[in-house]
Amino acid sequence: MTPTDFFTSLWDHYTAVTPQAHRIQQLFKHHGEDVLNDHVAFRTFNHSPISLEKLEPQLEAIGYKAYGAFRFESKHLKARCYKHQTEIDAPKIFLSELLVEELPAHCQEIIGKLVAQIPDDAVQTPAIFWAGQLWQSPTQEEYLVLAEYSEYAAWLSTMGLQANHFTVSINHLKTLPTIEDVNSLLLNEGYALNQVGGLIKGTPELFLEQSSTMADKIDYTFSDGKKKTIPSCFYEFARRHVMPDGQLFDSFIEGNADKIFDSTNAK
Ligand code: OOG
Ligand code: NI
Repeated sequence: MTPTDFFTSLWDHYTAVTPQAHRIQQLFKHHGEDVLNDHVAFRTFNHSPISLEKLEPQLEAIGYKAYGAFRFESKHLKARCYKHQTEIDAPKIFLSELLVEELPAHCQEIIGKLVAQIPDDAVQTPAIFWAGQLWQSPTQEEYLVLAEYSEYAAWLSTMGLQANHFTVSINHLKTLPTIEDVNSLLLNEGYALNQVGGLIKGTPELFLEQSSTMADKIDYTFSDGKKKTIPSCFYEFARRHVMPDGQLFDSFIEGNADKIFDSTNAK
C-alpha cells in the first residue's frame, strides 16, 4: 500500500464520522488553498493484539520510521511519532497507547473484556488503522465509568482504531499565514475550538503552535440499548517554526499534546 492510498482510505473513514473536517477543508479550498496534512494520530490499548508494538510494523510496511517518544504521566499514556523515510511531504504519524495497568482495577476489567474480543492476529495490514471498534460496544455504564478516570479510554472504547484527527499544515497556507488567522476564521464560522490551556498550544519559541476543534458528535448505541451523543474525531491546525540550526521543528511537544488529547473530552 502506498502512503497516498493509506491516507485516502484513512481520510474517507475519518470524515464519515467527522463531517466538520470535510467542511473546513472546503472552506480553506474556497480561500484558494491547497490543504496539506502535517500529521494524523491514532490511539490504542497496550498489552492487546493492537498494542503500539504490534501496530508499528504496519507503519514500517508503508515506509514510516519512529523518530521520537513521549510519556503522559497523568493521562497514563505513552506515544511515538513516525515520519516517512523518503516522501518528505507525507504526513507525520503520532501513535499513542493507554497504559491500562495504571488505571483502577474496575477500569482494567472493563477494558479487559473489550480487548479479549480482538483476534490475536488482528493486525495483518495497514488497513487495521481504520478498523474502528474491534469489539462489541461497552454498556453506557461502562463507558461512563471509563470516562471518569480516562476520557481517552472512554473515547477508545467507542471509536476504536481510526485517525482521531488530521492536521492542517498552516505553513502551507498562503492566505492564512498565522494560527491566529486560522482560529479567527474558524470562530467566525461558528466552530467550537479546544480552549484547554488557551486557544493556542505552544509558542514560536517552542517552534510549534497548535490549535484544534472540539470533536464532532455522533449518535451511539451502547450494548445495553441506551443511546447517547458522544465525541467522535476532531481537526487540528499546526504551524511549525524554524530552529536556530535553520531546520523546521518536526517533532511534537508533550505540553501541547497533553491539551490536544482533550479535544475528544465528553465534558
Ligand atoms: C493525540 C494528541 C497529540 C499532537 O499534535 O500533539 C497530538 C491524540 O489526541 O490522540 O496529536
Ligand atoms: Ni496532533
